Amino acid sequence: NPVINAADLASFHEHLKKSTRVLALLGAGLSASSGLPTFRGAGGLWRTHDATSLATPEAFNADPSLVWQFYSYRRHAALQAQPNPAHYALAKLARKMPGFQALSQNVDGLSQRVDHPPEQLQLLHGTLFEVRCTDRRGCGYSETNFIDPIVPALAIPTSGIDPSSDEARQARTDELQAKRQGNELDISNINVPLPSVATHSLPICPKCQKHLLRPGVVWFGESLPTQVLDNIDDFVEAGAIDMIMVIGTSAKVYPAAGYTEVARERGARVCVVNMDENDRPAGGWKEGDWFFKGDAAMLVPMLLE
Ligand code: BJW
Repeated sequence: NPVINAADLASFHEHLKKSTRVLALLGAGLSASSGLPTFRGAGGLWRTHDATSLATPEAFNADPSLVWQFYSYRRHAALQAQPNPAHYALAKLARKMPGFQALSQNVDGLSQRVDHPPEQLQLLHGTLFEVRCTDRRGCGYSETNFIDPIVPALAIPTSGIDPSSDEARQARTDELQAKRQGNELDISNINVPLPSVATHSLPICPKCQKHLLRPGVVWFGESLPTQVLDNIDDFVEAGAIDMIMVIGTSAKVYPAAGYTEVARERGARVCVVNMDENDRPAGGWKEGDWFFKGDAAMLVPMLLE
């Protein structure tokens, strides 16, 4: 259950009421109660792999089949998931407050599905549903793609059990339960070995018909989209910022985590919503910050009501 101090809630509401320019830095914890796993901590394993170790260009170059299977699972899970009340509350705030910008590190597409105005949603780490050609020398192809699985060879491996059997029903119940507790992905299939998918069966660029496609996400060591960075710079330079809300992120990945300090320099007060009090904003706590401990899906609607 969330821990809410009534005085903190009142002072937060009072400050929000006076605010016209607000940022929200969003992380995987926002979508946790929609059943999508986080990167670090209990949810950060896909099968036996650390999720962050797969989110690199080196991992993709070394084993595109493994990395595509990871992303195929992520696309499938995100399409199955439903946005939660926090996604709706943030979209509602955006519609009400033109000076609100959400800086989302999430690639799951859940904010887009609740009609968060796109010009008030900066996708720092891209999206699972944009794919592009890996050719560095200028094919330049990219597309929006929601096809699940993106190619037949990337269908999620299943146990082959009859889906209407008691055994299958139990497996689905266990999987749901495990996801709610933030455990590993793909529980019911964890014992089903990953097939080896030949490179020529992975998604190939339809334009050059030569190079592989890759997920349109930002991996470690890659630059964030220039347009997104420019949009945020423009917002920051346009004037004082009343507040930054830091929601469901461990704030360990840069440059995203650095926006808390950027906002502070523009006068912003900081409000953190997180299950874990040890996940402090980058730069640490300061006088006047708020910390609300608990599930973002429950707390964010209360804060923004
Ligand atoms: C709940 C909850 C519930 C749970 N309710 N809360 C400066 C200093 C040091 C290093 C660097 C630096 N600048 C750049 C770097 C290098 C690197 C970096 O930051 N490394 C650090 C790890 C040290 N950054 C980069 O490489 C970036 N590129 C870049 O800077 O380019 C220029 C450059 C290049 C080379 C050198 C220098 C400069 C790119 C970063 C890309 C990150 N990509 C990923 C994968 C995206 C694709 C995919 O999804 O697969 O983005 S990694 C992963 O981490 C993903 C996430 O968006 C990101 C952040 O994770 P997030 O969202 O915070 O999740 P978790 O799991 O960490 O936390 C969840 C939180 O929720 C926890 O706090 C829970 O407690 C909480 N929670 N349930 C509320 N129900």
